[in-house]
Amino acid sequence: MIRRAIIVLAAVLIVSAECTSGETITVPLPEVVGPNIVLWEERTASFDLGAPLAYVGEVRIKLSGTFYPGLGYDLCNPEVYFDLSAYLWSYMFASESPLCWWDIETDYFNSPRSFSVEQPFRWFYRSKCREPSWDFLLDGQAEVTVIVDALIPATVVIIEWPSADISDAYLIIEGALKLSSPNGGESLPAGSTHSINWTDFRSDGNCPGDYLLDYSADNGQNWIPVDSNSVSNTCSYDWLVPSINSDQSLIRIIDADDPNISDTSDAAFTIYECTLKTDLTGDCVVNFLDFAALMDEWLKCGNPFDPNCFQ
Ligand SMILES: [Ca+2]
Ligand SMILES: [Ca+2]
Repeated sequence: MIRRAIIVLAAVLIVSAECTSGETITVPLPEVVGPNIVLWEERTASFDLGAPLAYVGEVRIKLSGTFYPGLGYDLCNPEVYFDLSAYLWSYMFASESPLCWWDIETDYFNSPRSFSVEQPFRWFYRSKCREPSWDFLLDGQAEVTVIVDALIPATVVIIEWPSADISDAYLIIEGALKLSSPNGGESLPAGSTHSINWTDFRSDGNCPGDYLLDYSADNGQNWIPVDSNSVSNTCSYDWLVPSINSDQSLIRIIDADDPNISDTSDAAFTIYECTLKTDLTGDCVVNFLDFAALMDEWLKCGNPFDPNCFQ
């Protein structure tokens, strides 16, 4: 038997966004917070982005907090579900797969369990500004509903209902293009090859368009082309990492046909030049593996034209 609690989030937020924006927008939902939110308690939340979105790419919700299993109902590990819905409530239950659906394990014997989950809507969407579907986001306004479900064995005597404290909740709205790598925090050796990866949500995650790639070594103040040509019909590019030292590096991808559609690494990453002469394995660390590589070729001669050379 599935019981449902609807936590309706009461918050009106103004978040700056432009119709042409292709960047990720993160909407905090602060009114989710509340100790011991009892299942079936209902609250609501709406927010205003301040402007319509140009495109709605992937939408994710991120929740963290603590789940309290309650007393007396836990013969087996309970399952808890979180769902996100807005005006899509009826759609969610009519569809084969819910928009967001998490299992969060809890302990036997009623130990609280903290959780942190992030899930996308299972719905890719392609739409231009002001087109009707996904109205609630394209109009810049939305209402969010979070549901806490628990599977409770019907035969168990319940002394205390399970409850939840959702301490943080965010709605994360991606634009049409989403750069996934490098997306911040990476450490890339100069001269190595790194795969730049992205998703184009206008085409179910495929990438049929033409894209321009740039990198920055100064956190976005200046941009240098990764390739002088646009890259077409692909979601990845093998990038020869330039010979620079910078911990303020970013990658940017732009739709070659619409410069308003773009995405940038969410945070800076590092490019470093390795100056160690005896790093034979290319990992910029000199250790036993390099010594082993040296010993493997000890006294070998590599000149095939030298008669005195022994292989
Ligand atoms: Ca980004
Ligand atoms: Ca090494």
